[in-house]
Amino acid sequence: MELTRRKLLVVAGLSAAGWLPLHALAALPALAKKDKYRVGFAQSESNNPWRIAQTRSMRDEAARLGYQLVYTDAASSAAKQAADVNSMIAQRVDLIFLTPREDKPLVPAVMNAKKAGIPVILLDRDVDHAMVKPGEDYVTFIGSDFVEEGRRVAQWLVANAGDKSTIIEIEGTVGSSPANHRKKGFDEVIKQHPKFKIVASQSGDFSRDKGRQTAQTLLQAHPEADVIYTHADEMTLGAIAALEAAGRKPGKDVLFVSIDGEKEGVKAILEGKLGCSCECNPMFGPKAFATLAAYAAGGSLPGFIKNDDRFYDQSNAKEALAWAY
Ligand code: GYE
Repeated sequence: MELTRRKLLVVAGLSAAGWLPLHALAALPALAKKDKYRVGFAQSESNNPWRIAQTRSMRDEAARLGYQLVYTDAASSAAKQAADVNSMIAQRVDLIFLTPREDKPLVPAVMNAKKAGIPVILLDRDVDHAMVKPGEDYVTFIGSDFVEEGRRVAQWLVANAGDKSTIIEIEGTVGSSPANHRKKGFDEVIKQHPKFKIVASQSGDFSRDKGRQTAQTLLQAHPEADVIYTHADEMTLGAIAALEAAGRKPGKDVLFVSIDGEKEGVKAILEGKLGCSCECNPMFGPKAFATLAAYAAGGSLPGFIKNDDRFYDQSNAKEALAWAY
């Protein structure tokens, strides 16, 4: 009798001891259908145009729908971002949009939300799937295919490098999914072309100034390098400044290839300083909130919802100025 009762309660997602939710055992927390939601958006930082465009897109869409957005900015600290998520849980928001700065330190926060019965949708960066999984611990990951971005840049380089072949790679934030995957895709393609050699690969933390410093150090250590690939336009703009400070010419002495497609990157293409930039689309608002609605409607969602990226070089940079962020 007692066993049957316990079994029934577990099936209903309730614990025998005091009717506590058992979300740790259950699948994803459900999201009730409502006219208006109160939603958390835990942003990782705001120190570049990509983040600013993403936040604007999220705010605009929330405002259009008349939803309340509880916004936090972790100021480049994964520890602060985890604390921000925990405070959203304490405020009992309906759902949390999270852009995990790094792929492991935010895992406990994702689990806390699940235990508290609050669904999480990851935006733009993913977490480590060996620790938590989409469809089980969080609803889904919406973002670009970073491996593909790295591959596209490498393919452009292979086709357009001329006699250049000695590559410095400046990576994004250590332990972030875009840094890991942009490196993977690029390196994979480059390995198939023995003419090319990656002589150094080091993080510039997705920031302009760290990109500049890293480029300065690596250019001194490898004066023979004639290609610089960075994982984001901000770091590329920093690296271009480092090269110019050393009295050399971007686009001539060193060919730059990059990712993000921000407006200043597109301008650098038009000035002949940057060869190409694979866009990484930051306009998440409409897709993020449509995904929330689809989840509340009870539809089953894929674990990865892909954003499409354009690709810019001399052939189309002029038009891109009209919409680049
Ligand atoms: O490319 C970069 C930003 O996580 C995809 O983060 C995002 C990356 C983007 O800081 O510029």
